Amino acid sequence: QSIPANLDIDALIVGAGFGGVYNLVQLRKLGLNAKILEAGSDFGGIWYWNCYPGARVDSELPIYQLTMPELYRNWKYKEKYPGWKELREYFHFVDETLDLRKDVYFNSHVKEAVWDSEAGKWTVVTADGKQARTRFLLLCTGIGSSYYVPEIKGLSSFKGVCHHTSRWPHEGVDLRGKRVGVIGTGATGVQVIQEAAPVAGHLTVFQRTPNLALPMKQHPVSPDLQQQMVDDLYPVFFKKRHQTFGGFMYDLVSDKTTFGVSPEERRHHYESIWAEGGFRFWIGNYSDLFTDKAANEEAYAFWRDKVRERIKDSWMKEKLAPMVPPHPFGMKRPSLEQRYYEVFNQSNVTLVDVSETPIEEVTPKGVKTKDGKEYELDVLVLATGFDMVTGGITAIDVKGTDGKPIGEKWKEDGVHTYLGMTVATYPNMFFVYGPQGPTAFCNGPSCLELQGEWIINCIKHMLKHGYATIETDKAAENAWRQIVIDENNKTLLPLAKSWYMGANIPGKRIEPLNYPGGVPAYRKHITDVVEKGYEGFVFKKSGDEITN
Ligand code: NA7
Repeated sequence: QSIPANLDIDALIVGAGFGGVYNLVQLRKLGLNAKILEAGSDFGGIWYWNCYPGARVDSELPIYQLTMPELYRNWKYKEKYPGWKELREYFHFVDETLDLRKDVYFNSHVKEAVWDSEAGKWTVVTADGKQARTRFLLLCTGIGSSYYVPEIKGLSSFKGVCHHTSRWPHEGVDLRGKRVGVIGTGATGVQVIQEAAPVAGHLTVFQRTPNLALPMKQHPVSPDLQQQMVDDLYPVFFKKRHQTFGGFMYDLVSDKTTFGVSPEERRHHYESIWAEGGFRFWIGNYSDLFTDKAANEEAYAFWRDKVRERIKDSWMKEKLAPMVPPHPFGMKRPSLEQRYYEVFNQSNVTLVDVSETPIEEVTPKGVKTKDGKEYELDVLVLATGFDMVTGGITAIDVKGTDGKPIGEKWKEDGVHTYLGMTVATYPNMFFVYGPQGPTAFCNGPSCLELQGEWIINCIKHMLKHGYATIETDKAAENAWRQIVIDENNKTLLPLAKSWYMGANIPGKRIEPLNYPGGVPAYRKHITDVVEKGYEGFVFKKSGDEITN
């Protein structure tokens, strides 16, 4: 269905991923007329776009799902870390169970949203010129909806097949027997490389920074086991998501420090969280890994030795797991891997260190590096990432009470939000899983349900009291930015060139994009604000100013 002329609704959501779906369901429960506008032609958000070989979530089940009982009681995943196909099946199940599709306009790429102060409404415009009016605007655009292609000379001259991973053709690309090149070794690069290596004629990996990847420990999960856990264990796990640093089922160890325990105890802990896999070696480790350089280096040394054991060639060992850490461990996002390091023992795999010999240009035949070498390719994969965290919002010309696009403002003054959910001068606008929330360190559904619930309660509060608009106070917003900066400065995060700090995009301001204090502390902040009568917000009733 396409957007009808004169669409005028209570709430418009941008994005049909986890965040959009959650909020649509809750807004319906409030009796509001809510619709989703989605750029893709199906549900899934990032899982609609990410269909490159090996695309898979790094959060484990059962927490990587929505916690509505009618969903989790009836859905069974097949693998501990589901792949993109299964995740798309999940979204179809969610759609069928909750009858969502009738409230979604697909192929509707939102380009602009302008606040009309007189009407107290947003006018939302799509790329193909369709318009909708709405009282509330919820941006559920996710952290990775604005993909990034570096400016590499000659890129468009390449005669082979070239795709950014986020725009991988849904029908796939046959890599069998091909000469495949992958630029980038982030979470995406690691996944593509693992899939391409066994089938490619030759695989060339262009690495700038080694990924300090952790063992995923993937395995199939039986429907029976899930059924057994549904009644008793799932509710416990779901509760845990708001009690642990990363919204996972395990937590940072904060009652002990790395060097406050004996070397034997430390080793035992490292070994056990390593064996269990996932992000445990990162956000299930001693919490001073985030704050203490020596503690961080101790964890790094363990990681390095474990990884080196798996690599045969000594040059490769040093490139993939250097003796000296390339950055503090975990301060740039570690990925999860299954057989990543073994790939580099294969004779059909070449690793090119582009920090030493940068890519000079892409030629019609392949990739040329500064040392004059040309790597001939049939397929070039750009696993070069996204304008993370902010890019989904700034890609839209959102204009509030002062008419300035949000991207311009953030570029000039730095990212400003209040509680990672609202922005001053943008009334009746909310977002989930975006800047200055716990986003980057948090399991997606954990974080966006927490924020979604807060937003829905806020709208409920407005409906109850007859408030027309909510506006964020500038001073409250400045204070929140300072909290984010201060929390970040307590950690080693500023020492890594990562997307957490906006450092992956040339010219992007270097600043913390996420609240790094963990989910429980964040939750306390946002609930305290409510308990203090929505401190930091101004509600207005048809023109009259009423504070709180
Ligand atoms: P990432 O993690 O931002 O990774 C992008 C990769 O691309 C990274 O290895 C970059 O190297 C590399 N890159 C970027 N530009 C260049 C140029 N010009 N030359 C060579 N290499 C380059 O994106 P992903 O898609 O892997 O993952 C994003 C998030 O999605 C992930 O963290 C999860 O949350 C899910 P660098 O490290 O900057 O040296």
